Parts: sequence; structure tokens; C-alpha cells
Amino acid sequence: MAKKNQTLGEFIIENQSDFQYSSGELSRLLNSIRLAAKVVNHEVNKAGLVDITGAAGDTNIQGEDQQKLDVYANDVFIQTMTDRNIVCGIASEEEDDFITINSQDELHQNKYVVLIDPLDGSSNIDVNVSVGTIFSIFRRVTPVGIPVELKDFLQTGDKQVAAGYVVYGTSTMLVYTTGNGVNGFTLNPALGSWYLSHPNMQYPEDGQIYSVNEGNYLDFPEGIKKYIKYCQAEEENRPYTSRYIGSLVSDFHRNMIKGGIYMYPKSTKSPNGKLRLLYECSPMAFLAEQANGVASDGYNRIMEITPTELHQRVPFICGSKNMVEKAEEFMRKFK
Ligand code: P6P
Repeated sequence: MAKKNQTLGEFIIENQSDFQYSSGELSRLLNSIRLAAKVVNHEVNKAGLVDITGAAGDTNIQGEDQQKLDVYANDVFIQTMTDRNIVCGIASEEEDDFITINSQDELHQNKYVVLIDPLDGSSNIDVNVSVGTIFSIFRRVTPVGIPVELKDFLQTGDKQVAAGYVVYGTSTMLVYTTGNGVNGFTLNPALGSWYLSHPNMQYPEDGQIYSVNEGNYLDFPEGIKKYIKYCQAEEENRPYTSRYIGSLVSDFHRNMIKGGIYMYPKSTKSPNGKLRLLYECSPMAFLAEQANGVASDGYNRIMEITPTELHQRVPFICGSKNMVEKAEEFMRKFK
């Protein structure tokens, strides 16, 4: 049972037995993520002071300018997990292909793979707006003893053993699930400890906030346009409030606390949407469903979509149950 102000370390140990395969390896993996998050947080918090913001002069597989903090965060998370000999493979938004982690004994006995967006919302870095890290953890499907393979990463979201995010905001929080609810921990930077501040987080079934980049309105599917007009109509408890930070983790986090819906639909500019299935939508969908919310591509449950490529994109609608179901109703009606 979650106890307010419990530390993350105590919580991981206390709840290790909840996890079907509690060999301690997952706990060690979660501990390595919490350490890496503290290191990245330290740099994010002083980004304006040190010449570490701004584009790193390179672009990632998405063709997006890599910000120096993107590259730094990617290196920190990969190195922290690699050094602890816990995972057999890592896939990252910042890496073209997955990385095979050779166990120190070269016996490939580690059984988890991690997929990560090391610094989501990076376009906000230089303007001092919240950014985040998103992670997703699976058990490998290929047998231990051999190097990890692509199929170990291309798993449906309902096979995740854990997922979470770090939001580097007015305070830094780590929010995660291992399939037994969602719990949020706030970092006390003076002590370097994470404290349970948001036990058993739940999406309100209804909300008054919708989050979408309305600059793309003319390019949206008809159903999304109709739903946005529904949100804006002066009827019943509407119009809703529009809040869009441009950082998925921040919009998701606010909506989970206050109630709301986040949408990144497809458009002619982004025919499959912009967000990546494996290390953005799938982990956020796991968290949403564990918090009594809903996550879909407008028609199908995100957690049931079978991935075909490491960096594939999907349309993403996520949030309060009744709001997402209303949006899906418009998507079906105006298909
Ligand atoms: P746009 C950040 O790049 C991101 O992946 C999400 O964090 C965010 O919600 C979205 O893209 C913002 O995209 O096209 O509205 O700027």
C-alpha cells in the first residue's frame, strides 16, 4: 500500500513482490532510471546557464534538429542502464537502430529491453518550458543466451511490464506503473531523493481541458474538426478550456491530474500523426489505462496496435475516458 512521502527506493522494494517476475532485476532497472533522471534533471535545470542548449548541429532519424540536451539525456540514460548490466537491448528516439547490450559475461542473460524518448518536447528547451523523458520496458521474447533482436522491441503495448515518464517542470516528477496503478514521485533536489507525492493517480472520467495544436486544424480529419467545435460550443458544461504546452509529458501530466484530452491526429503533413508508437504513445497509453483513462488512435486501442517499425508514428488521442470516447464517436460518425 502506497504511503505518502515514502521514498521511491522504499516503494520499489516494498512493491517488488507485486510483480510477477520479481527477480529484483526490474527493481534494479527502475533504480537505474531514477538515477539517470536525477543526472539529466541537474543539467536541464541549468540549461540556460551552460552552453548546452541549442541544436547539437546534428539531426536524428526523424530529421529533427538534435538539441544538445537531447544528445546528453540520451547518453546518460543509455550509459546508466548499460553500466548496470541489467538490460539486453535499448531503443531510443535518438538512435537510428536498437542497441544490443552485451552482458559483461557475454552470456546475454539479461531479460529486459527498454525503449526511451530521452528528452521529449526538446523544442521547448531553449524557451524554458517543461520537457520530459518517456520510457517503456518489455521482457525480451527471444530466448536469453543470444543477442537481442528487433522482435524483442516490436511488441504490443499490452505486453509492457513497466512504463513511465519524468517531467522536468516547476518540480521534477517521476511517474510510473508496473501494472498495479500509477504513482508519482517528486524529487527533492536538495536531498537527491524522490518522495511519493501522488499515490494512485487517476484520470477524472470527465474533464474540461482539450490539448491539440489547433494550428493544424484545417488539415485535421473531419471527425477531429467536429470534436474540436464540440469542445468550443456554448452548450452544457462547455466551452472547454484549450491548453497545449507542446510537450506531451506536460500536457498528459496536467490532464491526468485535472481531467482532459490530448490529441495528435493525423494530417496531410503527418499522415500517421507525429508521435511515435513505441516510446511515446505505448508507454503513455499504459499509464493512461492504469489511471482509469483511455488511449486510442481514434479507432483502435493503442495498447493493441502491432508495431512494424521501431520509429513508426500513430495518431494519438488520450485522456479522460468520457472525453476520448466522445472524440472516437465523432471519428466514427464523420469517418
Ligand atoms: P507540435 C514534442 O516534439 C512532441 O513530440 C510532443 O511532446 C508534443 O506534444 C508534440 O510533439 C508537439 O508537436 O507539432 O504541436 O509542435
